[in-house]
Amino acid sequence: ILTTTAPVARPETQAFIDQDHQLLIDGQWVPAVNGKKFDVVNPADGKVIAQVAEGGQQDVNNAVAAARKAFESGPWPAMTASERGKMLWRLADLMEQHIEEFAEIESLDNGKPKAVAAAADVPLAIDLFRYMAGWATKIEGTTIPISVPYLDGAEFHSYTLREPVGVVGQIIPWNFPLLMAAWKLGPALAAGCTVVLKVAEETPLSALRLAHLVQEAGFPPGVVNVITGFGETAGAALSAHPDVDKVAFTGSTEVGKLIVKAAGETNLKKISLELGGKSPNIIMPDADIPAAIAGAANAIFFNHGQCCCAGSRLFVHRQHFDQVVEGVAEEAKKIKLGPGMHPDSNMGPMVSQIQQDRVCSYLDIGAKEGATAVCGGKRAESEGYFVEPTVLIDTHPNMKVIQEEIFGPVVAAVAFDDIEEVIATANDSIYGLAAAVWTKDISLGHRIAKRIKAGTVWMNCYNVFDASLPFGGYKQSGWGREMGHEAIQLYTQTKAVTLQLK
Ligand code: TXE
Repeated sequence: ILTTTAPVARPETQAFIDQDHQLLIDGQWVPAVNGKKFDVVNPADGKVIAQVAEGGQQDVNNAVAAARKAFESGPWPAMTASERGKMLWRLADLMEQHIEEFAEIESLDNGKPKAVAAAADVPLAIDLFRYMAGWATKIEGTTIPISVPYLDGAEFHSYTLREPVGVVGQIIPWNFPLLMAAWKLGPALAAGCTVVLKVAEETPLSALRLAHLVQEAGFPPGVVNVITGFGETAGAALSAHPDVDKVAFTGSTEVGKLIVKAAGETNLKKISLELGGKSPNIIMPDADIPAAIAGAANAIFFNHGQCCCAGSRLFVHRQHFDQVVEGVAEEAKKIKLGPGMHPDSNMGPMVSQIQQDRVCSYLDIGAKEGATAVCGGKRAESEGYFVEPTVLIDTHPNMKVIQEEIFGPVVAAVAFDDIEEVIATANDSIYGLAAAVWTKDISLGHRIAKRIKAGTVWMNCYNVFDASLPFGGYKQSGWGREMGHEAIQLYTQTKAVTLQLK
């Protein structure tokens, strides 16, 4: 772990962090109804950096009422699509003026290196808003020629309207706090919905900063409401609320199931889910091995492995197994662990002590079940929540480290001998979020891509994201696709209108 002291945040970042953080409801910053607050911790040293309001049931009720009012009346539904698009674009422009501030907030709150947040999280969030700004004016229905057999000679004019679903509850996780807020807000606002955003309790700050810019961009009161609070209280209240038309959730598969249950027991609100993964990364015998090694390290170590699409199962053809394992372990050993604010740090801490404990308990279970750590394998000595980047071998398919999402910098490497075998084992998972294949045989790559049960397949690359590419899961990795034009489908519904002409 880097021992030299990390630089402090710039004055404007610190001034924001030091604010009294409240809830944004109906265009006003308000304390939680019960007056409660909770601590925000810097995971690099375990110290409290801020306090935020602890929103609960009553705050959620108020936010939903504000979102309902803003959806049904007032300036928002009367605005043209072009005006909505311009407002989203303005929000992106405002964010662009604060890239470094957002990167510092993200680093202090989540733990990720500031440089990574400034190069990836923040620009991707800005780009997402611009991409969705363009969609606002392109949400169209169709005209449909109909002939009704039992009404001989009658003529009709039928068309569809694509309308916003209404009041949307959005519950997001802590791994990419700003980017997840953007993935959720962008398409919902482009479509004309109103939103109650419940941010993750571990990382509330960047979404609160974003909410200030939402106001500055001119979104009318109640269009975007932001609740900081816990999952079991604020999150559960949102997913069970009878006046929420849709919930969009990113997080664990376990909580995804609770959200579906809550919708089923209340108003059958529409649900989209982006859940866990155990993504296979397959290196074929003819692959460019140095590129595949670098790609495999990036696949698991990017964002400290706290990615739903992390390449956590590495399948390597037996011919290159030792070389690849050694190569990925070398990459792991080169990674400098340190506070995200340290300019030399390549990997920060896990987001919380809970997450550090969770990852380390998987390391212990793996060791007990017979897996060997070629490098890493334990927490790093520090007051922060660091875990050493780890490569596991000697695994077998029934081990927990192969079956379950670890959500940390831990990859399990497995040797394979033939294509049918690796496709079957890659698909042997309850998840289906992402996968990758490394090969120079392009038609083979496409054949494998077709047979992998996952929402994303990368070929000779990993972790390539774009606002225009739909992202989401097969199987228990989720329902629906975020980003791309498919995201607009999540926030709109179709109305068929028929007029009798004759
Ligand atoms: O997730 P939770 P946690 C996975 C990953 C990780 C594990 C646990 O494997 O190790 O989940 O992480 C809100 N009703 N992912 O505990 O609990 C919560 O407040 C409504 C994968 O942090 O799912 C937060 O805002 N909401 C993942 C959000 O759900 C509830 C990203 C996510 O928290 C709730 C994060 C409830 N009953 C974790 N309980 C991904 N797909 O990227 C919690 N929440």
